[in-house]
Amino acid sequence: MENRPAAKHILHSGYFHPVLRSWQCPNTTVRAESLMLPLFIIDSDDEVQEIPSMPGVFRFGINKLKAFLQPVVDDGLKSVLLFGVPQNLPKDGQGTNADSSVTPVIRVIPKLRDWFPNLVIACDVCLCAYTDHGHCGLIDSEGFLDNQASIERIARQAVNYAKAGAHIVAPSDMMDGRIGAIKRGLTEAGLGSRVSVLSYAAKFASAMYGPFRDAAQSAPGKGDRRGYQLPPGSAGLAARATLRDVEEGADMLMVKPGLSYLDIVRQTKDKHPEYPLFIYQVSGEYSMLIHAAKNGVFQLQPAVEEVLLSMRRAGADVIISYFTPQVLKWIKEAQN
Ligand code: PB1
Repeated sequence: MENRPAAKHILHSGYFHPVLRSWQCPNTTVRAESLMLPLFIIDSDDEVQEIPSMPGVFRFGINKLKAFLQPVVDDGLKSVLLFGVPQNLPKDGQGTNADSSVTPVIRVIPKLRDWFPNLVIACDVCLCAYTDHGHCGLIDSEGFLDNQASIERIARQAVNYAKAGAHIVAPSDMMDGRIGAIKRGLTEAGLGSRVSVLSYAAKFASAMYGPFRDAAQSAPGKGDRRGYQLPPGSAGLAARATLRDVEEGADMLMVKPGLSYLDIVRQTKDKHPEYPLFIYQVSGEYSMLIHAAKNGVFQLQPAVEEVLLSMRRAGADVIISYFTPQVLKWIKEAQN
């Protein structure tokens, strides 16, 4: 008997059965409530546009959105994250059409509230898709980012989305102090207790945003975003940015991108366990999995499910994912 493993080293007895395995994996289930679907809304109301860099993801004109969303809502969709893609509206230095009355996001919110009364509507708040320079904030006459002017503009954008009926405003711009500016703006508008602020608190200057910039036509005209998105190597700045946003009144937090930043997810959840934590499975992560499966590297469903499970295991409560419609179907199939 001397070469047999000690009783405490016999682990198979703890997970030989599927039910035992489920007990060994707490807080990793992906439910409909765990998912948020990003949506691209264009200003050609009757068009649906494929996005070559993101197979299976489309840009929708307002008149085509309900037909797409209805079956996804029937499958259990609980929340969406809106990105406006103004292809016909002019872009300028102030991002005027970020929140003008004719911009897609402002026009679609009341319709979504009417079509799907129980659907939670979050709006990405940023200027990059609306400025002629393509940066997420405002640029001064010398070509530098004007942080103060940027947060004032972004706060106005957020308040206008809130006034249009958004439940959540989610500033992805990464300007310093924008959370406090948005919270003050919402409070002054009488919406401080009725609209939630989801901060892209730990958002990194990642190589994984390419397909999105193609989809949203929002790449910076000159330079890059490394001056205001976090350096991928800095867990310290992620901790400081998240603490700052908590102190400025964020209701919920986010880490972005996802898979390469699970350590930051764990760090953030451990430091702020009382806040709902979102993780954004960004466009490059989506396209990587799609193309790998298309090229026979692995089956798509088990690979996607394993990635989403790892995000939940790392501490994410909600996953922003372009796979949401497919995952909702997989969840329903598993229940039947
Ligand atoms: O899916 C993605 O790649 C999301 C990209 C993300 C959207 N919030 C931003 C990344 C970027 O282009 O820098 C857009 C910034 N406002």
